[in-house]
Amino acid sequence: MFSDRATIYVAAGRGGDGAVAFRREKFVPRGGPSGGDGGNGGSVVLVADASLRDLTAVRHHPHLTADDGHGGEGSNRTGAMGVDLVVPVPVGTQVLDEEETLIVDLAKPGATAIIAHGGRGGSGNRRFRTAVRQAPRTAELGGLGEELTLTLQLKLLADAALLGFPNIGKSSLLRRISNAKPKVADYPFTTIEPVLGVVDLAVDRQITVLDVPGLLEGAAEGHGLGLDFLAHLERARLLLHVVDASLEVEEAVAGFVAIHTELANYQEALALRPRIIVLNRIDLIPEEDRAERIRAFTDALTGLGDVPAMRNVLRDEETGAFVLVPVSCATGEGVPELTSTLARVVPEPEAVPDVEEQLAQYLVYRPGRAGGSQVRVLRDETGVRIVGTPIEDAVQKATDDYAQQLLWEYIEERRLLPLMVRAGAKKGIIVKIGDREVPFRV
Ligand SMILES: Nc1nc2c(ncn2[C@@H]2O[C@H](COP(=O)(O)OP(=O)(O)OP(=O)(O)O)[C@@H](O)[C@H]2O)c(=O)[nH]1
Ligand SMILES: [Mg+2]
Repeated sequence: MFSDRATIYVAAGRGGDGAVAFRREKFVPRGGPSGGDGGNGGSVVLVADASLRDLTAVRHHPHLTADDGHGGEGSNRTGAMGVDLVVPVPVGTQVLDEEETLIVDLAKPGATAIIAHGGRGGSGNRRFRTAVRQAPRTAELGGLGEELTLTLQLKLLADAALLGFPNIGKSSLLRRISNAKPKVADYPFTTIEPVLGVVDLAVDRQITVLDVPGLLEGAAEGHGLGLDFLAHLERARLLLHVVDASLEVEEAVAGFVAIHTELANYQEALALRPRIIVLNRIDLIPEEDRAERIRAFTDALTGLGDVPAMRNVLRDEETGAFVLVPVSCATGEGVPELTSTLARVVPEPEAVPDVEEQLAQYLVYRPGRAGGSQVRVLRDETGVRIVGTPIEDAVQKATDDYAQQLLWEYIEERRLLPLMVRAGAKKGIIVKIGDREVPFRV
């Protein structure tokens, strides 16, 4: 069974307690306080793992608990840190809090998020020494780790997604163009779980195409498999709307509009996603009638006028006419033309214009504590950028040395180091904060 939702109970580790101890050495009659600090508790961390298909593994083990930090000891020894619990989840996993607010989106392989922070270790008594209190018996208890109930949901990422009535040939098409082998059979709802296929467009260019169950008129009212699976289409950049070319033109066009209406009822933005119309089953039309039939389809769709359903359908750049792609999954005719159309239409990854969006592809998230700021560690070509920190202004104004010091204190305090290392930070890399650039020294 394909699991695309799971509730998890996460508990980060408690920080270790600070120690109360005094130096006891020969010839040092009243040794000062020497209680070490407790180690920080372990955090619960999610990592997007490309080898996982769904959320079944976390569904079976929904209680995710990280280790506690160890207590400090005498002789100023700091307690060991609790080990982080690192949980692999499929790429495309999103984390929602109890109000269903999206707090983390693990959209790229390797993306990492701390979802529950370990408690800070308590300070040992040596930190409580003052001029008047030379022998403090005070030490701090370790902080509690965060405990949360969260929901994980999987929204598969694909360059293109197939869309159409049940039994129309969507899975057959995915078998034809990709390495995936979804089940094909002559009855509706053969496909009940989403399937991702990889399509080779060129030697060094691959795209992913998603096959989902068929959609029916009235799906919003629960007809067929309903609409839940449409969540997976939300993150496809392009829709391949499959139409049965062997039907009467009016019937097929009415079906096309019905599917569009279901999409629009589900989500306006999804209905307006760029779309390619694929006319399948052309093998069932006698060869001499095909050109005429394709023209009739094109005319009927053009005749719909300026309706939302047609607004983002692929058009010929020069003539402005709709481009319908005729194929037969039975004979393979038209399939090469379809893949070359995909190669032309699906944007190259480099061509994504928005710099923020590009950065987001490398996103490593650290959700803020309740009410706190959202600090994010991003990777770009030349280094690591930290955004959303409250110290940005201070770093901006500080002298070089002081900026470095502020930054390192902050990184330590918020325990950003493991995230930065996962984001690719190595010795010598540049850490950017605002328009300040600081060399990374660890
Ligand atoms: N003649 C002909 N038959 C086709 C073509 N494409 C698919 N079929 C047949 O149509 C039937 C349904 O194909 P599927 O690929 O399972 O259709 P689907 O849209 O994935 O169906 P669901 O998963 O149930 O929504 C199968 O019997 C296929 O062999 C085609 O181009 N020509
Ligand atoms: Mg299918």
